[in-house]
Parts: sequence; C-alpha cells; structure tokens
Amino acid sequence: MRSRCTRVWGLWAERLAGRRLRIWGGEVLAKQPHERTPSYLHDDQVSSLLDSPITFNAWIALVDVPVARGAMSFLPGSHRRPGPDRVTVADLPNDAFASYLLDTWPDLQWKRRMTIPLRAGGATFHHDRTAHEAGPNTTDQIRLAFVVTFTAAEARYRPQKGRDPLAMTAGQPIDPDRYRWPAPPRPFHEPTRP
Ligand SMILES: O=C(O)CCC(=O)C(=O)O
Repeated sequence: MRSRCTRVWGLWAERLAGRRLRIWGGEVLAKQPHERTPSYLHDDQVSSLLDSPITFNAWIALVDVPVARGAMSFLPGSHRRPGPDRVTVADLPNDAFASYLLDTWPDLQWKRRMTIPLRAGGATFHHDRTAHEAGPNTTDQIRLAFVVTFTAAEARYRPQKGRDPLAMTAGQPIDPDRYRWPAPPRPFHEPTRP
C-alpha cells in the first residue's frame, strides 16, 4: 500500500499531526447506489485496538461524493469532550451501537455538524475521537472511498474486552516492519508553533 498517493497523504498526515506516524491499516468503503442505511454517528475509538497519543483517519474520495452520495459529516471539536476514554462495545446492549455516542455524551446532539462533499481525490482527516457519520447513498452511482488509518510511531496494542484479534500482547509496541512509515524516513522537524 506504499503507492505515491499514500505517500502524499502520509506527508500531509505527518504535517497535521506534527509527529512521526505509522500506517495502521486501510480499507475501501463502498456504499451501493440507493443504499439507504446511513453510517451511524460514532467515533473510531470505540473499535480501536491502539493505545496511542494520536490515531486518525484520512477519508479519501475515490469518486465524486456529493452530499446525496453519502458524504461524511463531522462534529468539529467533539474529540475534546471529557471521558470516558472509550465506550466498550461488549458492554452495550445489542441495539445500542447506533446511539452509544449520544447516550453517553448527550451534549453532542447540540454540536454543529459539518457535512463535507468531496470531489474524487479529495480527502478529509478526522481524529479517532471525533464524532462522525455518513448519510445514505440516494444516487444511481456507487460511493467509493479509501480510508487510511494513521497512528503514532510509538503506538501499542490495546485489545478490547471480547475483541483481541491479533497475536500480540496488551501493551506490546506495534511491529515497525509491518506498520510502516507513511512516507520514506527523512529528517523530521517538529513544526514551530507560535
Ligand atoms: O464511509 C463511511 O460511511 C463511514 C466511514 C467512517 O466512519 C470512517 O472513516 O471512520
């Protein structure tokens, strides 16, 4: 997955994060034409297997994604809400996944939502604690996006209750050979902040 494209987005990701990162994973997310089910409001910490100072996704549109094709919406600043750190899915009743964020942090319902239509090749970046959702695809064309998850270079494995899919122990640093730099190693200068 070390294409020129991921290197470009990797460089942007490192500039945004201001630190060395690793690529934790990537997947294509498709929404079929006229797929009615939205992607419910959630954060990515709920499914995270990482203990990391920062983890975030680049959501890259592979086709034009106007609002009607299932564009992403974000609650800006929601990653700064107070604890708990993450909700444990295994502790939720069966039907609660669609509402766990608002059940746990009811104030989020009053937060501004920002919907971002994207042309093919455009991308958004969101922190794994940012609340986000995507609408249904009401158009005749498939919605395709590629999501790359970046995490801090020093991230460690943190299995969840009932979810421990990797042959690693809790607290083990992630394998540097498997989870590579998003861009070739080079001198990295911490950005100076005013
Ligand atoms: O593409 C979607 O419908 C949802 C994607 C998402 O939740 C994510 O990238 O974290």
